[in-house]
Amino acid sequence: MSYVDEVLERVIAKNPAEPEFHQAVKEVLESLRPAIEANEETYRREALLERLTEPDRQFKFRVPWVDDKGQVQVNTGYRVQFNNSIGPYKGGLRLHPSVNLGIIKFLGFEQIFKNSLTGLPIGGGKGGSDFDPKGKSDREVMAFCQSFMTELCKYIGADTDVPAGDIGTGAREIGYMFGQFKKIRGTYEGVLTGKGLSYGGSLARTEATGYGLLYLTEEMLKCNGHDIKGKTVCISGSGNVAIYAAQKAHQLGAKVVTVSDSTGWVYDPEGIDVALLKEVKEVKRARLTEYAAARQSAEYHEGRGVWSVKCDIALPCATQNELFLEDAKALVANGCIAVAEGANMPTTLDATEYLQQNKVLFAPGKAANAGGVATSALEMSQNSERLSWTFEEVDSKLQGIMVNIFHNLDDAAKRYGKEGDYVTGANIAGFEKVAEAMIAQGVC
Ligand code: NDP
Ligand code: 2IT
Repeated sequence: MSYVDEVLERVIAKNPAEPEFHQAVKEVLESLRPAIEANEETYRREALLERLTEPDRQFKFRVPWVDDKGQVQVNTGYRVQFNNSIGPYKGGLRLHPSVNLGIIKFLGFEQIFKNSLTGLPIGGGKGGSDFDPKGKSDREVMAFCQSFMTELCKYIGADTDVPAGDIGTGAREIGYMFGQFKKIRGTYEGVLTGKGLSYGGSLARTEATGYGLLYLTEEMLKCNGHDIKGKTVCISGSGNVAIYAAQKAHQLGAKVVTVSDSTGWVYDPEGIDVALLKEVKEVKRARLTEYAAARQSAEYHEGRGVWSVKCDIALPCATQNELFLEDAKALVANGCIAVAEGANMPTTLDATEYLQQNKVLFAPGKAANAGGVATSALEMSQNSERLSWTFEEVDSKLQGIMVNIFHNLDDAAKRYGKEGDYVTGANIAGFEKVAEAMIAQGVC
């Protein structure tokens, strides 16, 4: 049996009931085959893949807090420190009722390669909780965040592990967590990114994932003879990534006609009104029905359906496994030329294969959404030098990083005779640096 197959089998046997983790490992290892086979003897002797697929350590802890009625609630907190061979663990905190260890492990595993692709010195980690911030008062969210950080603060630090936002964790949650870290540990350090601008946050971090997604998409299109200007774009999700992806798409001359949330989706043929979307989602924290009610050109539909709308470019920006084979078929039938993942692993493996077989340009999340964590690393740099850079400075660095990522994965794909296969390119380019660092640092 090949080394890759052996390790895949071992990962599935050792980590039962973690389907998302299996899916992420399978996607990465399958596409690493050519790079692994070229060095099989060394990698086997080093047990490189066994080490890479086993987190350095994982924490699971109780998070008790008191709700507004005086009732004690109990959630489960997680932090998985996956791999720090190229820098301190870095990755977001997801707050969503679906969170479990397997989901955090898939995200942490992906983060290793994504962070490597940024070219910046950051390792891979992820955390979160099954707490649902939706419908909670600010005081309840604060109570949860303080309790969560009371435990988490034992394991993190500016040079050790630096968490950030993800689904359900935005500026409000990061603020409460930062306050509690400071109170317990007594140090003022860049232990979290995505902080508010008044206490060490970076300009352009809020926009970075969505903007970065569009910078990479624009470059991918350009290198394949297309212009983003005038293209119709379907976006799923309506959170941080989706909002700023829509904003940048419009700035680049494309038209975004859909957004969605977990209950339904909006079709707005006139183009999504980003200011209204921000008001509904960022200020009121309301449902998309409010967007549709305030905008005459918009239709609201219950359930799923974004990928049935005719578009040139599809940007899944909500969550994992939200673009299935039947959606890929609909996109191809409607003439879609590019899919770039704003979310982590939004496209199922069979849908990805179908899109690639049908010559749709496909940018995987670990490359396409790396602008968020890259800008987090820029926030860490600013915190270390106790300075803050202008919006333009950060944004232009972000743009350079995304263009560079695209060329690195394009080159890696070509080197292995897989021209245009950006999934393989991203995995190999991300893997090479981590593998080299792991081997150089000996058995640890
Ligand atoms: P937000 O919480 O800001 O927004 C998430 C959006 O996705 C909401 O519209 C939400 O709808 C929808 N959504 C979440 N879960 C589901 C679900 N199970 N089914 C359907 N819709 C769902 O999160 P972000 O925008 O920050 O994150 C979106 C994706 O991007 C995630 O995959 C995240 O890991 C990834 N990402 C985020 C980065 C960042 O910097 N924030 C960086 C890189 C990747 P509703 O409000 O109804 O729940
Ligand atoms: O998935 C991701 O890359 C993020 N949620 C951002 C992580 C970070 O540390 O900024």
